[in-house]
Amino acid sequence: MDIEAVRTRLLDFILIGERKEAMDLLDDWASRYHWRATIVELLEPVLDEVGKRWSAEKISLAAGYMAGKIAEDVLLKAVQAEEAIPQIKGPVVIGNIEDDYHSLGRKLVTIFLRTAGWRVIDLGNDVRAEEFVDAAVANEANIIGVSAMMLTTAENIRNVRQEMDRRGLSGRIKLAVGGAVFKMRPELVVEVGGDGTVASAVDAPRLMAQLSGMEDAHDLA
Ligand code: B12
Repeated sequence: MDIEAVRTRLLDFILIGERKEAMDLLDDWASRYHWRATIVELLEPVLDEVGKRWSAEKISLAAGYMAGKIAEDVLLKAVQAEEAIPQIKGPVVIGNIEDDYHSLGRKLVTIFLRTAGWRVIDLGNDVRAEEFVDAAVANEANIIGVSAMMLTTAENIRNVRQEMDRRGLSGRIKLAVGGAVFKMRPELVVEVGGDGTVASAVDAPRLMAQLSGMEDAHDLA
């Protein structure tokens, strides 16, 4: 079966709520092509499609919820499979900004960074500006990564930049931002005070390498 057909099957399973069948399909793909490829080639495009249909109000809340649950199952398995990788780069402090609970994108970014050898301090959902900056200072992190899915919550990222400025840290710490809203409105990156973004978790290691001024950032991703 070609990958397009597998994606269609996965999407169908998600839409009719067949969680076990969806997981079996993903498990089978991962056993042949590894979890990383399974996330990039299967899960992400299907989540994207679910997101589009949700936005167009073509699917139910239940189907959206099911997509989230399946994605979390997959991420857990991927983390378990990858735990042996030494975390020698970073650290990066990451979290969803205050009032934002869209955790899936952040979790994907965390996994891709960890599998590329970055130490990630994940602060979770609904993180206030001061908490981001406190954690970066306490862990001597040079990068803060903030995820926001909504226009309203993206606006809260301005507080992170202000807090960094207030403490005189903007020269030392870079601010990476990301999430669905930045894909829809790329100009927001600069407006909220971000230093850079990428549209997919797969490119997050390259972004972090660039922001931390590592030589030859392309090879590091
Ligand atoms: C799933 C979902 C939910 C789930 C979240 C489940 C979870 N555990 O994450 C639930 C049901 C909880 C939810 C709730 C809400 N949601 Co919602 N949700 C979505 C949906 C359908 C998909 C988001 C998603 O998970 N995408 C899949 C992931 C993998 O993609 P991603 O998030 O873009 O992340 C990738 C990149 O952006 C990037 N990235 C992400 N973060 C970062 C960070 C950094 C530093 C970097 C470098 C990169 C990066 O890498 C990721 C992986 O490749 C979107 C629609 C859409 N088209 O996006 C709406 C959407 C984001 N939600 C929306 C809304 C309005 C809400 C609610 C207010 C609904 C309500 N009335 O209650 C609440 C608000 C909750 C809150 N306060 O946060 C709106 C936002 C509108 C706007 N533009 O402001 C959207 C766009 C839907 C819509 N069109 O109405 N939601």
